[in-house]
Amino acid sequence: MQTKVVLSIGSNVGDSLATLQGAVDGLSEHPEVHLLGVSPVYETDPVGGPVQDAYLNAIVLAQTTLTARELLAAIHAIEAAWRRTRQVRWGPRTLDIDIITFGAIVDDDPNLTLPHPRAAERAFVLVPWLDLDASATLPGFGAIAGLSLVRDVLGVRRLGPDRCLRLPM
Ligand code: A4P
Ligand code: MG
Repeated sequence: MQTKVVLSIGSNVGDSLATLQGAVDGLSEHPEVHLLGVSPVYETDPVGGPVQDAYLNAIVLAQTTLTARELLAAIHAIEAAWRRTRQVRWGPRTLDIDIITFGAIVDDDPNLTLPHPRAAERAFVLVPWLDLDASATLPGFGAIAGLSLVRDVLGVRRLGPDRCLRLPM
């Protein structure tokens, strides 16, 4: 069975645009993950954590035959391949991939909370997601176009088309 998923990718250490492209490539190479779209890239002010550099963030839409936990394991493997270090919560990172939604599943399991518990508060998730899918809904919250953060887009700046992510063929 295919499930539609929304993934958030972010980086603020090293060559972040190359890292995000690496994440897209890594996801596309998984035999059970089929990419449907990738949003424009945004430069975003850090939310939470210590003083740190701006992030680059984007949204990836995909469908998969994996279970949610299998997808999380695949994501952790891609993060590890980019030598992600996790020293400080919400601190700087080479690559963070979060599952924003997995179909319409709602689950409060701390190991995999669905939808992502902070998605509705984050312009760096909602704004690029809306670029990709104007009718997107966040289970439990409704249409993301109606969430206030989408109108109040402070702290996120869309990069030009010369700094975009490519969907591998
Ligand atoms: N986990 C639970 N639910 C999920 C989910 N839906 N997707 C668990 C992915 N993982 C989920 O996450 C810790 C554990 O959360 C995972 O092992 C998984 O079992 P992590 O990615 O290892 O650690 P983290 O990212 O440091 O913590 P956390 O709490 O997930 O942080 P967030 O919420 O991901 O925030 N500012 C800007 N501008 N851009 C960003 O991308 N990112 C963060 C991280 C903070 N500020 C940011 C950005
Ligand atoms: Mg995370």
